[in-house]
Amino acid sequence: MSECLFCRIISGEIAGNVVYRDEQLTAFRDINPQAPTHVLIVPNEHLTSTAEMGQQQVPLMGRIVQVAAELARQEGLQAGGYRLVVNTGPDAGQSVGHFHLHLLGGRRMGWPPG
Ligand code: DGP
Repeated sequence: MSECLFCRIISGEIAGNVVYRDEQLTAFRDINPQAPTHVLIVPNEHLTSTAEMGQQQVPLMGRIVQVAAELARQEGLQAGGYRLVVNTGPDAGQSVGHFHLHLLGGRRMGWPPG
């Protein structure tokens, strides 16, 4: 049994509101949404953060962004736009140690982020 929360959602051991799944990645709705649309896109294979990334993950990252853009279209976010966020480590507020891309949209957002 995995210790990692997102690995357990990916395997189906813990229920997640999954909106997309393929052999490489899974997307599910954030349990604590910060915008009307808040989806997390994660690699199925455990990867802690961008700090662990190397050449091998380059195609996977492209695929994750492509799926995020497709989900944004499905969620009707094309016209208003959306934000893709990756938090790495404590200063950025990463709270789950499994790489995830946040797709946020459906409201006007401020900049810079807090
Ligand atoms: P971050 O702070 O970047 O590590 O974002 C982690 C996100 O994970 C945070 O927005 C809340 C979300 N989250 C935490 N636990 C769960 C869970 O059990 N299920 C789902 N769907 N999301 C979770």
